[in-house]
Amino acid sequence: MNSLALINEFLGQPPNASSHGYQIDHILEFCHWFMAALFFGWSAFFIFVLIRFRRRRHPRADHLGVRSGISTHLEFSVVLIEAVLLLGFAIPLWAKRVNQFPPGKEALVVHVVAQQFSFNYHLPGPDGQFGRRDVGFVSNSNPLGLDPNDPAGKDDIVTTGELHVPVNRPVIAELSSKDVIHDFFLAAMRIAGDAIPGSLIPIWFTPIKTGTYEVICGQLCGLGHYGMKGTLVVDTPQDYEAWLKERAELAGGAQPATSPGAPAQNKPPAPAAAPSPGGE
Ligand SMILES: [Cu+2]
Repeated sequence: MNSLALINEFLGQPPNASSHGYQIDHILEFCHWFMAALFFGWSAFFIFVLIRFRRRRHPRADHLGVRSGISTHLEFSVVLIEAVLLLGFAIPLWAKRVNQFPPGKEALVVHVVAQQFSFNYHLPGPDGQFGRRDVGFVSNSNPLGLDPNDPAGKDDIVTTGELHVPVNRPVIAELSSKDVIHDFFLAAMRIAGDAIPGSLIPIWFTPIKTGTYEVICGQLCGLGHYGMKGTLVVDTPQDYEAWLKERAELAGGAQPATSPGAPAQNKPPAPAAAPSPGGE
């Protein structure tokens, strides 16, 4: 077992499945080994000092203290290593995550809307355009409040709990929330982002291994928080197309809000009496 796998197991992390995850694992790994070295180093120094300056040998205190420069050099090297870790690795990696988003055309853009206690996903469908959403249209069958009168929303796909993405293609997830602050945490992809009501927070990652991964909520968001889990399935491009097709067919039949002859429950446009201010 290599040391990266060791540190993942020690921290209880699933193996990495994203293109940038190895860099995060390497920083984690280095930090832990460095902290272990500091722990043993300082512990040894502490024991040495206890013995070396014991009262029996030094009945009277020496008010001048240490005269050699060793401790200054040691302290300085520790600060230097920490500065290199922060400025050389952590900040550049973070900057890349928040500044260098893949171009929208190349990436798969998905809206993630969190709520107590599940994650909803909104995909734009074949036209590549997200339909308008309004809190006034929210109902049990229309959890995201898709506007039934917006043509861009006719082919949109809305799922709850399970999201499929194709392998080796960047995914941009735009996070928001319907109620409290949640956190969309994909441990295997080494990425997480808070879902905050009233905000749209984008995160991105590129899955590099097909498989089924766990999605969890990383913010204590209420009594059902422990059960706020979902599934991310990374498919081959063919499987992904099949899933899209299946979802599109399901959406055609199961979403009264978007089919023409639907029951009238969602027909009237946003009632003025909608109690939630702001919407999302
Ligand atoms: Cu939550």
